[in-house]
Amino acid sequence: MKALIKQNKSSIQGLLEYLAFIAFIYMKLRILHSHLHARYIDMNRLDDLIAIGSVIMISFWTLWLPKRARTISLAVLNVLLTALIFSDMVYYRYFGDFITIPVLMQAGQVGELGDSILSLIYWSDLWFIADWFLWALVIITITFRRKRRNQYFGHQYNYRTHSQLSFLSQNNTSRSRSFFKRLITGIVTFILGFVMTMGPIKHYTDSWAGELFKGNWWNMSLYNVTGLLGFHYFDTYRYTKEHLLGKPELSTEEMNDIENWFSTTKQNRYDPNDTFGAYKGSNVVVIQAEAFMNFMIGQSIHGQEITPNFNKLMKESLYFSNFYHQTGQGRTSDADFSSQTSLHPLPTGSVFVRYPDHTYDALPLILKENGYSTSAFHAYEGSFWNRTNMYRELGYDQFYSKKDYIIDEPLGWSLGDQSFFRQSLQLMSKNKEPFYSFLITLSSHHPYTLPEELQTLDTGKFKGTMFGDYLQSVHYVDDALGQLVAEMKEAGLWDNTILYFYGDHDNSITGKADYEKFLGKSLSDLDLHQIMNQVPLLVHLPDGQLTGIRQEPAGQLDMTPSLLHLLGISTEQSFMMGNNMFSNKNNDDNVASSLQYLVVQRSGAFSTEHLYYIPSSDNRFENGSCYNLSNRQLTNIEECRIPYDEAKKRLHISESIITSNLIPKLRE
Ligand code: GP9
Ligand code: MN
Repeated sequence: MKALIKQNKSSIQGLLEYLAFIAFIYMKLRILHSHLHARYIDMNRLDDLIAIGSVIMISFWTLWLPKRARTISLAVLNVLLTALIFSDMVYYRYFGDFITIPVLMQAGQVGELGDSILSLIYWSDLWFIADWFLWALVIITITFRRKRRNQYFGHQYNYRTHSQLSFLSQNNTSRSRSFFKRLITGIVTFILGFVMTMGPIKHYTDSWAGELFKGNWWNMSLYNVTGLLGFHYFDTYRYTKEHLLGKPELSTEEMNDIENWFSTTKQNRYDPNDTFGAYKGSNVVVIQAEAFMNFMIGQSIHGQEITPNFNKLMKESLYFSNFYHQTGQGRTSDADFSSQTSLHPLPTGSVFVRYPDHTYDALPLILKENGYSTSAFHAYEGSFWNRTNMYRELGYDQFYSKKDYIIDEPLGWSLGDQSFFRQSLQLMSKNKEPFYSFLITLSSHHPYTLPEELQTLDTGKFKGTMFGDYLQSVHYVDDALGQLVAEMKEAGLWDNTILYFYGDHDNSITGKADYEKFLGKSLSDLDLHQIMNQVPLLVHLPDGQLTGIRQEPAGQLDMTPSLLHLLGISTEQSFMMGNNMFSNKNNDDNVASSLQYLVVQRSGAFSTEHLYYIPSSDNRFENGSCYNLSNRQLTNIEECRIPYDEAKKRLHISESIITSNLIPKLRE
């Protein structure tokens, strides 16, 4: 009888322990959820069921274990899941996305983010481990009580020995009964978890989320259906299928479709008009500036211009005022990839890391074939973003990384941009002309803190905030740009070089209030979306010709076809997806007016000359927002239908080209 009571007590304790585990992990999932700011993501009752169900599915097996092993397993699971949820949250704060397996393949970089990571962790995050303190308290109390009881009975009461003895004293029948009970409890719990998780997911996929697992544009929409644990399960499954099981060949029909797309859109890229070859044989210097956004171009704070050198250069250059970055999770490397290869980066991870060995029609390769010497310059570890490998494949003769620079101006992660530009110019001047030089800056990297003596802006009310630091660092980079231009003139390079300067992506400062305060006006959803996705583009031509502001949308994918156009190198046979910014064809009747100047962002948002579309996180076309750019108001969603279908198609084609390495096949 005593044994029976004891057994029941132990089962109740076990049940409470398991329920507490589920409750705590569920709470952590909710905390993470409360930090997400994507539109249309709200956690309804079904999502709660999915969250709880998925915690059960990941832990049901612990119920098969004997008491002690179960307690230890639940503790280990708690630590692992907490680490996963917490890492996702920190990652989300910076990237607005969750960690995926391809991102983990870049994990070597995480340590190098250093200060950035620290600035993304808050004191309130201690809530994530609050339950650990509670567990510790419970364990201490139990141990303390036990000790007291032992002392009371006046002998050394060894619980473990006692329980072992009592276990041994159980006869075989009761042992197998207890095992059978655990087995059944585990199975029933699994079924419960399975129904709670898969029931609502099936409901979603049968209704609005049918295409989601195929299209997979955005991790946030997957999360919206599967919850966090389900998302990681799907990501692991996707990665295994893609990399370990090999990619299925594309059907003839799919291949024909892709070929067709390239031949019908050829005119967007190749146009032998009067600017074609106008700068044949010029050197080309491309600068990709870290987190350099468009909203502060031409702006001042307390009478001081943020980017005075850029603004001055604008007067003798072409400035694209609606130029978009088209990056995804691969950030800097995606900006690099889309600019150099004129393909969209991938929905997850970085192409540099995932598919560096595939074939691309890359700018350095093409220029090399046309007699250029080609170099990349970035004063950081060559392995970061897998650059060393990728740059070899992209056709650079030389990659000057941190080891090739004298760190005479230590700043942030590495070398200050002023010294970086000066030393890069010295290095490139030794190259045989014509040369192509690709420079990636670094000083304006998150979290944007500069030493006091370099903070030359009076940021007033922004002083001490990350936004204020951001303005300071951009101002510093602008100064570096001014010095570079002066030095290029001194070196006699200014008059025979095309200078192409653009920002890589946004600054990860997402709060609307900072931008409203800085710009002195309230911002609509459309305004904010454009602010976060526009980077400036400046093109200075050797003779200072072709100046002015170009307002039509353009994007990073457009760089390679446009520069090749100016250099008189045909892109007729190339597999690129961007537009040629110097083509007249984009303007004529060959292009359906609804698709004119279509620029597609990696998230599926896009701009045409007249429309702007912001997708919803459930990925359903009808739930997105379609804006008319002439009055900046929402318009009938159907107006965005044609460019939406085209945008979706482009992202899909690009993904197939990259993952299935299609360019060699398309060339056959
Ligand atoms: C580091 C630099 C930064 O080499 O390119 O990369 P990011 O964190 O912006 O992707
Ligand atoms: Mn970057």
